[in-house]
Amino acid sequence: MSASEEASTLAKSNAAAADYDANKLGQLKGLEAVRKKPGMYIGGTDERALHHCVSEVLDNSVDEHLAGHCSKIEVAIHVDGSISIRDNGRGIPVDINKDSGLPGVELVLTTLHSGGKYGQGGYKFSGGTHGVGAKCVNAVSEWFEVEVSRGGQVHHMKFERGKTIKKLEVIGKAKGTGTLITFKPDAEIFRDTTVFKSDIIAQRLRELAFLNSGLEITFTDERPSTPKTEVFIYKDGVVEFVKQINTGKTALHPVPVRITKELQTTLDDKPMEIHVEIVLQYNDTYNDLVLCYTNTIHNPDGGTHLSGFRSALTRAINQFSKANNLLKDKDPQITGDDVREGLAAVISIKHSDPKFESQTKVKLLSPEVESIVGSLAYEGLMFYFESNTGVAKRIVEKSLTAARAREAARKARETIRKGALHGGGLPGKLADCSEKDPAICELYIVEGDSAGGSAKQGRDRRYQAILPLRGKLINSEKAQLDKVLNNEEIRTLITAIGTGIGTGEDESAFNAAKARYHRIIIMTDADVDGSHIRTLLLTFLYRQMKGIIERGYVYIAQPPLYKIKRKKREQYVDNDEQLNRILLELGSEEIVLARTGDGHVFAPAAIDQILEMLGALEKLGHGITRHGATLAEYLDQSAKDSHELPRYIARVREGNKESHQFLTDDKARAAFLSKQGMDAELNSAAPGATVPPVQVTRRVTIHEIFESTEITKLLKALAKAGLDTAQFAPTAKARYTITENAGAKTEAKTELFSPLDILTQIRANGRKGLSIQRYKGLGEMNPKQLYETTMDPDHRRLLKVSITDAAKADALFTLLMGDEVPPRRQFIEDNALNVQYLDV
Ligand code: 0RA
Repeated sequence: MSASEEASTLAKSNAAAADYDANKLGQLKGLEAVRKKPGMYIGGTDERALHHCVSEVLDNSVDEHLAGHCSKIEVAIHVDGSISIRDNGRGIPVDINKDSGLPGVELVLTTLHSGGKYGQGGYKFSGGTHGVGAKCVNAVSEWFEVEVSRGGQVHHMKFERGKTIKKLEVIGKAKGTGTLITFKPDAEIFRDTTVFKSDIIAQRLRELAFLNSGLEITFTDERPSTPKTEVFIYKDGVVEFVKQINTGKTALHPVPVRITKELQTTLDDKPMEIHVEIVLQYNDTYNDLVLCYTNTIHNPDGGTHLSGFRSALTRAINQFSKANNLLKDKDPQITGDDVREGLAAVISIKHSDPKFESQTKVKLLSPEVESIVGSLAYEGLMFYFESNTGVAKRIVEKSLTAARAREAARKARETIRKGALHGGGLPGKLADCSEKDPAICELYIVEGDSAGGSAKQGRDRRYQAILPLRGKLINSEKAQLDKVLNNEEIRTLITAIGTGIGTGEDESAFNAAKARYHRIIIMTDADVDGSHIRTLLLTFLYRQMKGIIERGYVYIAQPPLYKIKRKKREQYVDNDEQLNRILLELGSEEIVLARTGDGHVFAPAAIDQILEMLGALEKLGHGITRHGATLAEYLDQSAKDSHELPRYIARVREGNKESHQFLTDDKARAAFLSKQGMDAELNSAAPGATVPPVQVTRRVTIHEIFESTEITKLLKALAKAGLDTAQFAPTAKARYTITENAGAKTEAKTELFSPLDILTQIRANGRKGLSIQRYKGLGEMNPKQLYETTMDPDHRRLLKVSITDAAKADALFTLLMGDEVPPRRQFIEDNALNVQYLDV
């Protein structure tokens, strides 16, 4: 459709207003359903569902790529917690749909089950989520904006909680085509959290880039004071994926094996298209990682593609060893577990009509896939083995070693079990409890002998047992099971817990009912080594004693991070957030906050409220300061009564001179641009990104201030609480005073020249006379302190380990454990619980 045609359909859209209203009713009802039952549409309201929303929108852009129309996707998390996804695909259609009288884009984003032309977008392969996709995200967003570049024009629409609040409108000229969607998840729906985690999103984006070779995906997290941008693009796609899995490990063969096929068949007379890509590479570790995808959706529980591949691999390796006489008589049978030791593989299939076990697509069911993948993998592997006999022999040798180690481990386990049976004695390092009923008994696994000693002295010996672990635990990821089992610390642990261990074919050796404690508590330091040890323990428990995690017996102790002391009062502080709260609490104790103009004195409750809001304001302000303006300067742009704030900031750099200008709204932005003699395309590189120089000496960039809505809300509330919001820039005359010890001899009055100073001054007050001690390790606490803070059931905070937590620890280890120490350390540091250092 040409630009003029689209313009004319836009005009018609007004004529169709009556239809539109009739339609709107049904449409609202539809999206209301999503808000009422989010579980049905987006799989819940928790953190997982929150991130699932990003995938829903992303999948549309990826489908555009799979259809051959999109080469670039840009994702950005903004300071206000909203997120945008931009692609250079065809753009969502904006012409009027005859049946509904709505523009295509509105239809796509507001009507459930809008099938037909816009329902599938004519895609051959698709995540299959798009029947619901973006419109559900729209329904659960506080606000949702779409910008479509198509037919030479930029079109814009806005929604709130699924309702259209700005109809389709042309806001500028477009160079190319594409779609930009920005939304802020609704806290009314996502009650746990609305905060996007950049590692979850980055992981998904990296995965998508691997699975779609050549697709360029840019990710920016604008929230930290120095925004972070990553670009994911992999020319060799899945091959690079497998190489990355093996990073830091020694590969058995330098080039991954790649097997692919595209085929068209029919099933029940329906034409069907299936593409298969299998890439694998062995490494010298003892664990395997096989990742399965259908239409770029991860299937963590595998399914028919995985089972087809697994049996083909076992068959091919056994066939090759037999044909080449590589097995000796006394050798054990090579099993599926054996051939997977050290295997890194990715199976990615594209299927025109896949069937999954459930809505969440964790497992592929389509039966025809098993034999297609099976025979393709078998033929491909046999061909590879025969043309690379050296590699093939190494793989067989590795599988044989695994089979022998499996035998040895079985024997080692047998001895441990017998030892336990014959009351072979509990390990000497264990300080057991006197009670015998497992239901009330607890085992503390403590890092280091010194903390172990404190724990032994401080504990309640009736029901608390202590097991100190010395030094570094053996890394169960890198060592083979028989070695792990011969490790002193691990054997002690197994005997103390009493369940035995078992995995894979040997599950029978494990019995969760025999657990000697129903609380097994990991207590490590709040530092890097501590989190390393914790992850190692979790990995071991997950692999060898899964049942006790499933039963909810495993916990993590959370020692406090700080001890603060004022006068005679001592308090333990769990984390940085709590410390900040305490500083504000202490700082606002017994102060008088007054407005100088009219002498108004704020009530204590009002002070608390104001502090909380100013804190939020300060956080949101990071984004603005990054664009060269101060927060005060921005706040001073707010409209008189509505408190509305500019939506854009334009930065102009000429030579070494720099200036900026706030632009109220889209109109002001368009006017600014036309004055500059540029079109709206200028800033469409990335949300908030720098635009290449238009003329050599003059650079203009426009940044959208997504957090404006949020800040306006805060300003309104602050004004209501009695704060003078007319000016935030410091004034010559004092605006507020804070008086400490009012009336006493020691009375001290501080003058404040901006509302923002209230926060700074009260925090500084809070620090006065306060000593803050940071606990770096458990060993820094004496037995009494350790008991009171971390072991006393009335005061401790235990984190129960869920099977997902443990699986995550395990998967991350498989992905990340290499021989290279530095990246691993970095990772652990980044992800450790509670590892955040405040300068105190
Ligand atoms: C419906 C039909 C067409 C494209 C799309 C939807 C589409 C949706 C999204 C969502 C994010 N990015 C997107 N890009 C495209 C086909 C359009 C045509 O035939 O030109």
